[in-house]
Amino acid sequence: MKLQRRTLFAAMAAASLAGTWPLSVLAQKKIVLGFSQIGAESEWRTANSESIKSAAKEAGIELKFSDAQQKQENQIKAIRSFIAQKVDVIAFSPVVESGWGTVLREAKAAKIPVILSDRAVDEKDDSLWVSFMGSDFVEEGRRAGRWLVDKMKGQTGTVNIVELQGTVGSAPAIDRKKGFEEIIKADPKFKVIRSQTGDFTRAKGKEVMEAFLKAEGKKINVLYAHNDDMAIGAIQAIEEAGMKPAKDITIISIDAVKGAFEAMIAGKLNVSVECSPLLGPQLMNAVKDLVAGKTIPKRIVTEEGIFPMEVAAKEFPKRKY
Ligand code: GYE
Repeated sequence: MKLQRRTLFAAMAAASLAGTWPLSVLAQKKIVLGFSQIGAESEWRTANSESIKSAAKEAGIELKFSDAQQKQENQIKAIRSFIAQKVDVIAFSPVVESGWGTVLREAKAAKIPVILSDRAVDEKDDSLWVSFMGSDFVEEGRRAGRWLVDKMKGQTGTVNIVELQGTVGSAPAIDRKKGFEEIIKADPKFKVIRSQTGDFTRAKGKEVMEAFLKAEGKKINVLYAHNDDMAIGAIQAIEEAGMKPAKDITIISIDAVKGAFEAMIAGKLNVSVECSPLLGPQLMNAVKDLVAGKTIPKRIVTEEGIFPMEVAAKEFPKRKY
């Protein structure tokens, strides 16, 4: 392999000396992208990492991929190491919204452009990043709320809702809660009786749902989970408590990953609001544009829909994550 590469290089050099190949081709180095990922907390995240890795490969971009295992301090360390290595572009998916000012200023001082991928940061100075690409989480929450309002149209009594929130302080947890509340508050029959974090994982989703069931039992009419994994964990808890998911308790979640489709086809999940993790190709395009000196849009919103259980079997074969 090494020898082959050397031979190729020698041939290119010869061609260049002979004037048939410009020297700039030889001098052109690969674009280097440093990416700090949150972790592997959900099916969504695994699909997102996969999308970024395969898109980088396809685009011929050298990817330095760092997994922070859900810890902000690890992400900050990774970003500092990307700065030290003088990568061309830094991209990251911030686990929480706050606490990024210092490290983002360090990247700016080093003149390395930063792209926020998937989640936003809560910083006033928006010159600290060149673009934010990802979903509109508030809208996802609204879509979940609208589906519920429609489903409960004829219902006159109170609708007791329990909520499994995502990671505390994360953009999707804050925004999905906000969007959902904005819609359901229009009708006082909707009551959120419990709301707690399940950290976007199946294990935590199950654990917290068990506690909700212990405390509220049959009073619970609806579960709103900020992602599919927590809903899937909660479905287990509901079954273990001798109740029927999607029948005794209406279940709404977000992401629309394959696991959610399987649950819907099995009749255990009512609806999943789509949130696409396939951000890799658009990220690589943005990186290339930046390196080529082009300006890229400050905000790139992912387009997405909503899938109720009635359409799950038909849609399933088309799903890519
Ligand atoms: O919904 C959840 C994941 O930031 C949109 O993070 C992402 C969320 C996604 O762990 O499953």
